[in-house]
Amino acid sequence: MQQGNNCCQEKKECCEKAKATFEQIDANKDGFVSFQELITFMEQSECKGKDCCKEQAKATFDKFDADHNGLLDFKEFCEMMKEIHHQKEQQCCQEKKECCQKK
Ligand SMILES: [Ca+2]
Ligand SMILES: [Ca+2]
Repeated sequence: MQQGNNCCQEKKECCEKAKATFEQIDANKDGFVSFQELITFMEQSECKGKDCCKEQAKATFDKFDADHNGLLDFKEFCEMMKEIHHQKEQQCCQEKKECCQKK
């Protein structure tokens, strides 16, 4: 494995997590995540056979496929991970806020 990849070096921690996930999703190990690989991974984890989840995944995939080659390279994948984590954090904050307001 080559070290010193310049992709998101400033966010090393995020990058390391993303790399592990990336390698997990990249089933044929060609260094790119195809939409099919992403869907296969999502079906195994979060959304088992949910159609709405597939649509959402497609929209997300298209959004982050910056060069529109139908594949996510690691840099594109990192951006996607960042956004997903950001959304989850916001959701969590929102829930906490609502919870506090009830008291
Ligand atoms: Ca692949
Ligand atoms: Ca791409």
